[in-house]
Amino acid sequence: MGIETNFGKYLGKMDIISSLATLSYDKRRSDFFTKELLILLKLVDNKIIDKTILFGSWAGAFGNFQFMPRTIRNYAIDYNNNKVIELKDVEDSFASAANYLKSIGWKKNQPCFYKVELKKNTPLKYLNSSAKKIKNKRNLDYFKKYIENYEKLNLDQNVKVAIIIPDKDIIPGAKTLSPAYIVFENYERILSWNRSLRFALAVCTLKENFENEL
Ligand SMILES: [Ca+2]
Repeated sequence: MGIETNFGKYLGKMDIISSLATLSYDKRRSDFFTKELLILLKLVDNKIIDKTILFGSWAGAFGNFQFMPRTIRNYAIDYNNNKVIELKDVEDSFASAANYLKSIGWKKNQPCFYKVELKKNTPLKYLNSSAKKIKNKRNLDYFKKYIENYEKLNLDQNVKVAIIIPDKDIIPGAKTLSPAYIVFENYERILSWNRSLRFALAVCTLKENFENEL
């Protein structure tokens, strides 16, 4: 919510039915946006969401957590039981985001990522710089020979992890081996929310900080 809308301050002002209709007409991603538009129209038709407040992003995302129509249909819930899903209000939007995270497999009390220092002998084939698909996952135990001060991590060695280097393809002159992070299943769950290596790092960083406040 913090990253998507600055904690609900910037929800977007575009008429999202109009946005989705325009993007459906555009050839580049016509199929995707046409489906999203039809889902949204059905949600309105079935009176699940209120059509008079459908203002959001240029790409059709809506509410505190910027859900696309398909996400609304699949995961949003009417938590306060007033027969309408209100994703600009706290109760329904928080419950819907929690339901989404739970449904896609977020595991409570499991790590999301750790920043690590990689040794110079780390084979480049293990490094992920794209969020499209996280490749070369191994048990943490397998990677320990490439990680400085591995003992200090104090983690379950049998858990599957991957290594990411988020700066490599987007920052001119970025080093290859640093910064580097080992990432866990939870990290990939956040990528399915928004496929960006840095987005997921930011979400998990916020989560760590909030966790210490609760
Ligand atoms: Ca409601």
